[in-house]
Amino acid sequence: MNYLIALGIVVLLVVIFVQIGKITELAGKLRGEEQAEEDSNNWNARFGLFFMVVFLVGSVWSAIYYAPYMLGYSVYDYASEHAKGIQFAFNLTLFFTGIVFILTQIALFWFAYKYRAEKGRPSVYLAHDNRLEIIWTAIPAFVMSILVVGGLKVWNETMADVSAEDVPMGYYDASIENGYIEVEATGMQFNWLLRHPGADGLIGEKDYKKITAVNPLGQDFADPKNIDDIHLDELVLPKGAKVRVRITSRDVLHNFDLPHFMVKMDAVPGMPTYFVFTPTKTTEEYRNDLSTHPVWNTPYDPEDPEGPKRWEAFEFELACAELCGKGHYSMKKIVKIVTPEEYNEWLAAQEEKSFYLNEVRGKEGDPFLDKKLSLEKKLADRKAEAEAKENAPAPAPVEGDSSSTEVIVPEPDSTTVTPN
Ligand SMILES: [Cu+2]
Repeated sequence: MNYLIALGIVVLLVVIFVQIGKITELAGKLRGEEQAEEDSNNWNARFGLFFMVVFLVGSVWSAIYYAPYMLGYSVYDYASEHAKGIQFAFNLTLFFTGIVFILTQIALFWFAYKYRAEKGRPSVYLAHDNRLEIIWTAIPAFVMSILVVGGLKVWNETMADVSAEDVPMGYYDASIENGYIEVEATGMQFNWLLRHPGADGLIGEKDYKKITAVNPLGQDFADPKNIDDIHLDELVLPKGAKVRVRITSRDVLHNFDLPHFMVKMDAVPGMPTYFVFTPTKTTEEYRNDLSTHPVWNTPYDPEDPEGPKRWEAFEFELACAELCGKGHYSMKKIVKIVTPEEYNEWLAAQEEKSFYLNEVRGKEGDPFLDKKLSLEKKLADRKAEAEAKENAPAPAPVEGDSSSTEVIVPEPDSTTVTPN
């Protein structure tokens, strides 16, 4: 039935167009062909100008309207250090191409209007003009040089790796000037396997040949660096720390994408890639920024107007930005940026979740079966201390109590007091 109706509509449209054509032809004969053509030219030229104005005003209006939803142009901003450089390079390109865009659009429609066909006006025959050639070669060459040189500088800064003198950290210690935290992200169909190096800050060796159902990354457990490595459900990182992500893939191409941090890198099977970045805002701070804008104060779920606001429900996210298969869309993980203190507390609570301790320790194939491990001792001491505290006749809670001596809590440096 629907097909019949559609067919009927098409037939009727064809009839209408044929009739319009006949009428135009008749009108042309009545008024004379030339007059009709001139009318049509005038009408088209004026409509072109009108279209140009609507189009340019619409472009500007839509940019202003969507600014609060676009990263980097309003309250919805980037949250990493290197993003500033990329954003500047991008805006510089947008500035120059924007000028060219507006000028060429105006010239295009203005010329179509001004030089439309008119009786008795021949067109100018211009074969060559040296001055014009020089102008439209020199200006783009100059502008492109600025963009390319500036872009290369930003590229080199963004893609810089950590150096051999830099110190890998597990817990965040602000006193280590060239410290960095390295985490690993392995893409697979369809998930991100995230690995934290544990307290030692060192990611253990792995080999794809060792991948089994119980060892999804193929970790080599004979490597002591693997003992404290932790598998994560969400990425937790401290604000202000240099973070290096080691990016790999287990099967096909994936892409490690942290849109709010301008971090985006292919995950290639057999070829580790990396990205180094420094988060500049905690999730909490970012939410507070968003809360100042009206569009982020609307309900997160339109069906539930009493529920959390959009800014309250905001989370940074890790996505896969490579179309990697059927379940591509489900490769989403939450990224939490916290204060260094919160991060160190979080890591202390994660230590007992070491993948090796939970999945390999004491089982067949455990390379350290008859050995004592410092991590086990550390966790046992911590537990004993907590139990002793619980059994003791409740002493007054001491503020800033450091029951686990392993935790490095960065202390504010008195020499770097920022003036208000
Ligand atoms: Cu993917």
